[in-house]
Amino acid sequence: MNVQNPVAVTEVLSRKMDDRTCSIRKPMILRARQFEFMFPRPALVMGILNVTPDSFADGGRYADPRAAVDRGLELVELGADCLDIGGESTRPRAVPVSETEELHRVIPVIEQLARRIKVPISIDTMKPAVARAALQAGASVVNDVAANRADETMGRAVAEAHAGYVCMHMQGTPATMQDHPVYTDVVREVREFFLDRMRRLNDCGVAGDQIILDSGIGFGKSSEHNLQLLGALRSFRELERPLLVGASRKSFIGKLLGVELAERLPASLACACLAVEAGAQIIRTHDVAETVQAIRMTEAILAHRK
Ligand code: 7PJ
Repeated sequence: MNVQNPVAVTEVLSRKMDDRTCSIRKPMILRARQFEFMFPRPALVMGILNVTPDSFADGGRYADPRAAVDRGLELVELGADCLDIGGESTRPRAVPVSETEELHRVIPVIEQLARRIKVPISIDTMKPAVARAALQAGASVVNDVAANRADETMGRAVAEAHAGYVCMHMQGTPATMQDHPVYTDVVREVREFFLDRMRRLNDCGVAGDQIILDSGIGFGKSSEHNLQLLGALRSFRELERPLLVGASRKSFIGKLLGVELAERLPASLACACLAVEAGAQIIRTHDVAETVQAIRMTEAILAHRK
């Protein structure tokens, strides 16, 4: 021990305490209609299925319902623990889609997949009416990237169906969110958002064990904000809810490393592995097989950490 420098010793000791407390994972349960997941358990991989003509990572490939269903089946084969189906692109400056169009895109795909797969389906939507219809069609989770809304209709739809709910942080709306994101302390503000939303959701009848928290990488955040949130992920464990991380192929990777969309898999995997190490329980990805392999390896090593 370095007795000449007591400050350094205190720092080292408190860091050790941190590591120790973090490796004790509190049991948690996630309920989403007929599904129940007990944590700690291997992280869940959420496969992305965009039924849109304009999504930034795979726009147009699965716009046809038959192609979308086939892709959904393939993602499950590849190891997806759940599917996230979206009919409206939320990329920066995306053009909003009408409710009718969004329903037309996603409902037939959800109906068919719900009959054919055993893993939960999540509906990626900002519209309460689409969420309701998707739950009726067989979805079990609502992935709400607009959890910053003021009204309670989404919360009530989730409560009535006993669905899971991804509460994602976004500053602004997809149309404007990347114009000039500003925070005093992004990590503190996202934590306060989570606490406020969990209270409001409870008021709508959504139980704590239905809720998943997601800091919303890329949603009204600069590259620096995204890095701060990924770096502080561990601190969100104290909220005692499963944490979802969606960094797959996102543009901050391109900005940081100067790599095109098709070349972002290694960096996406780095985000996924470090997120799992920091305590994330759900990883949202376009590249299911690669992500499953990377995080299973990460978990095998973590299980041997002394
Ligand atoms: C996210 C999402 C995310 C959650 C998208 C893309 C952009 N939902 N939907 N978290 N990203 N919960 O796929 O790159 O990070 S759309």
